[in-house]
Parts: sequence; C-alpha cells; structure tokens
Amino acid sequence: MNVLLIYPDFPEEELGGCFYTGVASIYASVKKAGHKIQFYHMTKLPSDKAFEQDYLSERPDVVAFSSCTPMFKYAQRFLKLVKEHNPSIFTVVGGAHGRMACDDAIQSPYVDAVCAGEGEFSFVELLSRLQAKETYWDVKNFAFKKDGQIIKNQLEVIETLNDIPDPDREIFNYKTLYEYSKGGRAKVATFMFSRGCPFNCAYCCNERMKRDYKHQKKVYVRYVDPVRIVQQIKNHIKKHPETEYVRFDDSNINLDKNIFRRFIAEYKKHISLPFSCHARPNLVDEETVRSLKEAGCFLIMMGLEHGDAKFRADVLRRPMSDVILKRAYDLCHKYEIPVRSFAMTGLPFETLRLAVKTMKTAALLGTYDLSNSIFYPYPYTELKATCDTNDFKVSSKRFEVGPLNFALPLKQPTIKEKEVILVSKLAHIWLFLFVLARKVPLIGRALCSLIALFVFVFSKVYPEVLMTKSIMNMLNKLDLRINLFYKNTLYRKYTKKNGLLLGI
Ligand code: B12
Ligand code: SF4
Repeated sequence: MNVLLIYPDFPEEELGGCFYTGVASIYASVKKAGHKIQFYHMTKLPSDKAFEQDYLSERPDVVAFSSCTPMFKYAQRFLKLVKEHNPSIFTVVGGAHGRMACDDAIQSPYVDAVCAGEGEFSFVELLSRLQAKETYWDVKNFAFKKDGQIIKNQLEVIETLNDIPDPDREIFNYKTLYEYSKGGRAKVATFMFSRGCPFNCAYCCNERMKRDYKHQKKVYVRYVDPVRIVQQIKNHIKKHPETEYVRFDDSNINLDKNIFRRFIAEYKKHISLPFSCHARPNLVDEETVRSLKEAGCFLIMMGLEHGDAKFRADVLRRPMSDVILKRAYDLCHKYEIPVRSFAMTGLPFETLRLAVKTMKTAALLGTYDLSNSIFYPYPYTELKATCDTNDFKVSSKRFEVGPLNFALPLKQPTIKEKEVILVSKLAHIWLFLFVLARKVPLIGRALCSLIALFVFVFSKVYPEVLMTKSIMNMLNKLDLRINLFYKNTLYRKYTKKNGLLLGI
C-alpha cells in the first residue's frame, strides 16, 4: 500500500514543529511491514492547492492523520480535500484525538477509520487487509463506519513494547525542528521508554484511557528495555552530534524501581549528555534524586498543578500534601537539581485567591521555573465531565495571550475569564514577588497586594482596554524579563553555577 502519514503540528505558534514518538513509531512499523510510506510533518498551514499538488500527486492509497484535538479541524479540512480529489483514497485518523475522542472523530464524513488505541500492529493489520481486499471491520483498536453504522472494536494495549520496532527518528528534519533550531534554544533530543501511568489525575488522558483498558488494567503501564533506549540515544547522538541535552517525556521516570536502576546504570555507562525528566512528587525519594544527579540529570519537571492541597485532592484527584511536595523539592535542591513546575489556572471552581495561591506555593517550594497554562477541558476526561455537569463552557472569545498564541478559559461563576488570563500572564511576576515577600516581608507583601489589586480592578473596570494586543505584549515582555532574572538567580542558588539552562 502507498501510505501518506501526516502530522499537523502548529498548535499555538509557528514553532517549526516538535519530535513526536507516536508517529515515528507508526512510521517504523508500517515501513517494516513492507508498505511504501511517506511522512509529512505539517508545521505550517499549507494552501489547499499546495496540499493537493505536493502530496496527493503521489497517488496515495491511504491518507492517515495523527492528530491531537486542537489539530483535528485541520485534519478534517485536508481529509475533505482528499475525498474530493479521489473518493477511493482510504482515510484514517489516529493520535491523541483518536484515542481520547474516537466517537466524535469517526462521525466526520471525511474519515473512514479511527485508531482509538496504539496503532503499531493494528494499523499494519488494517493495511494488509486493505491490500488483500479483505474485510477489515473487526481490526482491533479501530472504529469504522459501515452502512451508516459505527463499528467500534475492542482496544488492546501492546503488552510487550520490546516487540515494536524502534521509532524511526530520521523522519523528522532536525535542521528545522523547534528543539534543534529556534532562537538560541538548546538542541534537545526527546525519548520515552514507558507507556501508561497508574494514577488517576482528573484532567489527564491516562485516567481516561485506562477506562478503555479495564480488561488489561494489569499491563497498562509498560516499559521498553532501558538497554534498548540507551542504544537509541547512542544512535541518535551519532547521527546528530550537535545534540546538547536529552529529555525524557515519560510521565514518571521512576515508577518501577528496577527498571529505573537499570536505566540509570545504562545511561551512566554510555551517555555523557545531561538530561531532564518528569517525576511525581510523591515518588521522589533520596535514592532517586541521588541516582538522577549521578547520571547527569540537570532538570526535574514536576506537576504541582495547583497550589492548594485541598483543591489538588478534591478537584484534580492529586492527593498530595504540601509536606510531600516540600520534601520532593527540597531533595532536588539538596542534590543541586533545579525543578520546573507545571501548573494550571482557570480550573473548575477556582477563585482568584486560589489561582494566586498556586504562584505563592510555587515560590515557597523554590521552583526554578513555572510553566503555567490555562486549563482547557480536553474531551472525555473526568474534568471535562465536571465542566459539562456544571455547565462550565469554554469562552467563545479567543484571548490573545502571546504572539500567535491564544487561550479559551472556562466561563464559570467563581473566577472571571479575564482574571484567569491576567493571573496566568503575570505568573513569573507573582513568583518573584512571593519570593521577595519572604525576604523583605513589608515591601514584598505590599507589592503582591498591589498586583492583586491591579488584576481585580483592571479585569472589572477596564476589561476591553486591558485585553488589547499592545497591553498583552507589554505584559508578556515584563513577565519574560522578570522570569529571566528570577531563573538566573535561582539557577545560581541551586547549582552554584552562573548561566542559565538556555531555552530548556
Ligand atoms: C510527549 C507529548 C507531547 C510532546 C510531543 C508531541 C506529541 N504530540 O506527543 C510535545 C511537548 C511537543 C506536545 C505538544 C502538545 N501536546 Co502533548 N503530549 C505528550 C504526551 C506526554 C506523550 C505523547 C506520546 O508520545 N506518547 C507515546 C506514544 C507512543 O503514544 P501515542 O502518542 O498515543 O501514539 C499512539 C497512538 O495514539 C497511535 N497513533 C498516533 N498517531 C497515529 C497515526 C495513525 C495513522 C494511527 C493509525 C495511529 C496513531 O499509535 C501510537 C503508537 O502506539 C501525551 C500524554 C500521553 N501520555 O500520551 C500528551 C498529549 C498528547 N498532549 C496533549 C496536548 C494538548 C498537546 C498540545 C496541544 C499542547 C499545546 N497546547 O501546545 C501540543 C500539541 C502538539 C501536536 N501537534 O500534537 C494532550 C492531547 C489531548 C487531546 N485530546 O488532544 C495529551 C494527551 C496530554 C493531556 N492533556 O492529557 N505533547
Ligand atoms: S501522574 Fe501525570 S501522567 Fe499520571 S495520571 Fe497524573 S497527570 Fe497523568
């Protein structure tokens, strides 16, 4: 079969696109099965004419999109063109939108099949059935439309990840990739050696996906042999010696202690590049942090998610006390590893006071950096259901929050959309002021109160003036400057070194 695999990848800004393990893995499996496959990393929106000329002239039998929810509207737009060009081309959608919202995706008149699970073996199975002109309605992990009816087959995770071929990382163009080329950023190669997560955070895809795999719950969390991953890293560095850092995208680096120890031993033995990884605060212990440091970990990313312990537990289903968080952050600081925290603003039932508390907690924990995003209820997650039950819809108005970057905060009675935008926009200013409030309580607290007053008054009295592009740009610049100053200071404090983790 002649397959065209397309990955639309311009979620908020024209970044140049990012590496994605999922498509690299699908590509490798399809190629290994002997099919002809062409990859199109769509990092900019092409015109309809360019799309038809450049890609459909290759006469693909199958056009397959890997799409997350925000990108699905573009996938639909191009799949419509595909069907108009030649209705006999078989169209497929996979990726995060397929997994999370299969029932919606299959309704599209331009989509013949949706991969609602892991696609390596099942997509290959579908292709061989199509090639042999055999019936394919029972292919696992897929949903189809047959005579106006939706058929949704059973989902099955791949129990042994070692059975899958290595992802084909060379389908990406590292000369133009965001992680390798843009604006003085460090060149970062990303890897994953696990799939799945045992926890049930209410906003996360894993809580949602686990519900699909009740019959396979025991094997939902799986690993690729660390020896194999380290070999992949070695191969990558050989091909791309300019690589400066390695990043692990696994949700938790140390879920399985034995795998973790094997990984650390292999990494230490074969790779000399520094790396960053994610860890869940309640799993962070001294052995983990010490081993990470010894192996070259220079940054740990942790989900703070919200600054109020009760809110974290009740709304986000992350029952982690402040003491647990503090212990995790302190351990990282003891071993001189800065922590980047992830958090969200504009969550269901949040108030202005609670939103600001997230910045305060992040400051008290001594976070090196805060990646604060505006909450968006992704389809079929537990928190989306909460929003639906309470009739909290996303804003019908797009709020410009940065160059080519917009947000759609929730409309809800406890916090205004504009307050959400402002609290989030000023995240690093809050951080800085809360640190100052500890050092110089009088000045710090006074400034914090001033900013709170600013948010309150501006979001009420001058709503439209405030949301103009120029004011947003001004706030962005101010936030960026303070963020750089803050990060520089904290980096020096925790690592006893000058300089900054450029672009990380
Ligand atoms: C690493 C990661 C990133 C990386 C890499 C890009 C990417 N798309 O993954 C970066 C940081 C760049 C990123 C960016 C974004 N991400 Co992200 N990311 C992840 C993360 C943590 C892991 C993804 C991964 O590689 N998994 C491992 C692979 C092997 O599994 P997989 O992705 O599911 O792929 C399998 C199947 O989906 C299927 N499949 C995939 N493509 C195809 C194609 C075909 C044809 C077929 C048949 C099958 C198929 O087979 C694959 C192999 O088994 C997931 C959470 C998670 N645990 O999945 C979030 C996740 C995918 N991201 C999410 C979001 C929202 C985003 C952003 C929109 C954020 C933003 N606002 O900028 C962007 C979108 C980028 C884009 N164009 O897709 C959401 C998506 C929710 C949704 N409903 O769409 C997720 C689920 C996290 C969450 N909120 O719960 N992300
Ligand atoms: S710990 Fe992370 S990956 Fe696991 S369910 Fe929670 S948010 Fe998702």
